[in-house]
Amino acid sequence: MVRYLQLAYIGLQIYALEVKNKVNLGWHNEIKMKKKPIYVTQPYLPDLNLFYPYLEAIWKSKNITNGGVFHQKLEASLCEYLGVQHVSLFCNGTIALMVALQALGISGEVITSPYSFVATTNSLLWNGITPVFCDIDPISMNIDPFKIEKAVTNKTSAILPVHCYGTPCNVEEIQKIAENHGLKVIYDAAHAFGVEFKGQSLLNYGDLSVLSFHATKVFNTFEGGAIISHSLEMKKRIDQLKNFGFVDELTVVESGINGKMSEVNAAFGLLQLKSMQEVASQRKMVSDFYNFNLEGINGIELPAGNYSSASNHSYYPIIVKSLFPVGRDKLYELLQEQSIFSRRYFHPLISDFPMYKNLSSSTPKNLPVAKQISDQVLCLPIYPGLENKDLQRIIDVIKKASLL
Ligand code: T4K
Repeated sequence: MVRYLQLAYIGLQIYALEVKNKVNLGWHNEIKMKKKPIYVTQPYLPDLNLFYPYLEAIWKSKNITNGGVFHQKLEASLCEYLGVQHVSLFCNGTIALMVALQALGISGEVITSPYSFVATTNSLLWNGITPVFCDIDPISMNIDPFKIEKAVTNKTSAILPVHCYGTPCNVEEIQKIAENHGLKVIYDAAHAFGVEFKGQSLLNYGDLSVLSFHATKVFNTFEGGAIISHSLEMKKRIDQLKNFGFVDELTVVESGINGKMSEVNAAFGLLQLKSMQEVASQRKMVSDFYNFNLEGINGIELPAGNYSSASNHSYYPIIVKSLFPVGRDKLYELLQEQSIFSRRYFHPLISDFPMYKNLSSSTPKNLPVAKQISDQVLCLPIYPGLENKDLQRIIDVIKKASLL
């Protein structure tokens, strides 16, 4: 009898776990997967066997975090790979953004783009800074530099532009405005790993640039991020801020945070870096496939960044114009019915979220371009290893929809 009850209890636990897993799968689970799912992205993962030696070294040293050997090596390797002076690794891009603002002593108001991932602006709120939204340029989908000056007040201390989808902002114009008004510039470069501009790293522009190494990014360390700085003094300040504000074993000089990257993440980054040429060329192949097959479909616009030779092909946004027989959301659903999970990056606009919608700069009148693009954009799947037959499935849905 006891044995019977034990078995029944185990059976109940297994059932509960299955229910929990189903709930955790979230909205993907609501759609009956008829075909192999194709997600907007998949992380690049090298052969697992290649990662074991790194793990063995970590186990042997017992040094698993706090700026160990792999952490130091990854910072040095990224400086070389990216062509930048100083890299400070972080546990993720959001904390890196928050620390970048602290490192430059930013306060008051910061001018930024509403067309981004919510982390961009959340980093301002967490620092007690008021975001001031500025409309975007319809071609680059980045902050429109010619609208920035109108947003400057005596409280403005910085500009926080985003290199959206890895497409460079108008960095030269932004620099001029910043100099004219004595403002700092922090680039949210979460999407811009490896992007060059005028023969050098895009990350060399502005006072600081912030990268994300999240699983969904071109270069990933599972979770991770970095701040790119241009002087040793600034790097030291950033490193101090990400380590609670410690300067030595007993001395804390400011209220820092814990933003450190672990040795496992850093080791994975080092391994990952070896494959970046391959990753870049596979991403470009996917992008070329789309360019070739979607060009000329009435009502589908391919943004200029999709063609740019400097692009890192981190995203593949299309604009579903009103000319297209179905709207963006309907196309999103038609793809989903075929187990193709495109994403509406970035819809809604950040300025539409409850924390921001009451700001005077959030009024739709102020952001007409961002609003229109946000209502029409759809990011198609792009990642290394996405096969031509899967890409063809995506093209087929779009072409079929174009005939509805
Ligand atoms: N600034 C900008 C401009 C950003 O775009 C981001 C992050 C940040 C700052 C902040 O950086 P971090 O603090 O994240 O380092 C994703 C990412 O979570 C986020 O990192 C990213 N931007 C944003 C644009 O996209 P979700 O909620 O759309 O991701 P999720 O989990 O739905 O993943 C998308 C698809 O990727 C999944 O359908 C399947 C695939 N996937 C995802 C994960 C996490 C995998 O195959 N494996 C995975 O492990 O936000």
